This record gives sequence, C-alpha cells and structure tokens, in this order.
Amino acid sequence: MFTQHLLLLAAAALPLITAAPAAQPSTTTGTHASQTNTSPRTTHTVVAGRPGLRFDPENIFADPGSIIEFHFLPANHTVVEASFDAPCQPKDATSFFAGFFPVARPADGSAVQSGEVFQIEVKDDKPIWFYCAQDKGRHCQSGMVGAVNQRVDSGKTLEVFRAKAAGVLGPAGVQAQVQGGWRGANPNPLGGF
Ligand SMILES: *[C@@H]1O[C@H](CO)[C@@H](O)[C@H](O)[C@H]1NC(C)=O
Ligand SMILES: [Cu+2]
Repeated sequence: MFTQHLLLLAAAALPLITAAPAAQPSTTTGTHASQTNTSPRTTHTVVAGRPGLRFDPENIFADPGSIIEFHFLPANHTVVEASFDAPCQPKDATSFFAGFFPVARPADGSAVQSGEVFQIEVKDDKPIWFYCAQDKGRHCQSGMVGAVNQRVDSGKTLEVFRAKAAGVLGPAGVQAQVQGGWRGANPNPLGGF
C-alpha cells in the first residue's frame, strides 16, 4: 500500500520536473560574432575609456559561447589580447585587435560613444587578458587592462597583470589589422551609460 502510494506520487511529480523551464541567457544581442551556434548568446558589455583610463567592467566572468562587446568612449581607445606574462603586447599572431576608435569629446560634456563596437566570442573557459594600446598617455601601462575568467586561486590575477603592465617600459603593441573579432555598427549606442 505504502509503496504503491510512493509510485503514484513519483509518477505525478515527474511531468512537473521535466516541464521545468530551462535557464535563459539574460540578453540576446550580439549574434554577429559567430554563426556556429544559433541559440541566443549572452552579451557582456564592456565600456572602454571610463575616467581614470579604465575598462568597465574590467574583471569579467563569461561562459564559453558568450560574447564580450566593447563600447568606446572618447577619445581614442582600442582593445588587444595579451598573454598574462607580457602585458601591453599581442599574445601571438592570432590575438584579437579591435583597431582604434577615435571619438570626439563633445564641447558641452554630453555622453557619447563610438558608432562602432568590437565583439569577441569567449571560446572556452581559459583566462583572456586584454589592454588598450593607446600610446599617447600610455594607457596600458597606466592600468587600462582587463581580464575575462581570471583564476583568483592561481595567483594570475588582474591586479598582478596590472602591476606587470605598469612596469612595461616600451610602447604598447598592436596587430597589423583588425582581427579576432567582429567590428561593426553599434547595436546599442547608449549601452553602458
Ligand atoms: C588614434 O590613435 C592611434 C594610435 O595612437 C593613431 O594612430 C590615430 O591617428 C589616432 N586617431 C586620431 C583620429 O587621433
Ligand atoms: Cu585607452
């Protein structure tokens, strides 16, 4: 009798369990970067050029398959992928490089950002290190750096990366051309404000 009740209960509960809705990504913009997966992508917006020469946010945690979308404030920033051990230089020939985004600072002080964005796809769960290569003002050496999926327990943290960047004597490096991501029209010109 008791067992029979349990079985009935289990049978009744099962459809409820299987019908539970799957988790949905929070936002669905940024479908340009890759066509390999047709499901909606989570897009993480990063604004380059906050006062103090910063990326905001600069410490991003993103699932594989998600998109990082860089928006650019005045006056002329970029983003380049580095290795942890050599900040302010492209990691290798495949490192992403967004090109520069000159944006005039409005005389009335109003908020403005570039009409273009740069998107990268997070391909796996390995850390991604990046920097701004604007040499006028030595942005990378001044701390305009960031990380995706840093491993806090490994000792390879954003703060250590930033300290290494501060010690770079030479100029920051760029790639010969825009690569490793998608540069195109800004889908959300007020994103990040
Ligand atoms: C933006 O910065 C890059 C790198 O310093 C420079 O080559 C380019 O001329 C700058 N663009 C403008 C419009 O200032
Ligand atoms: Cu910069």
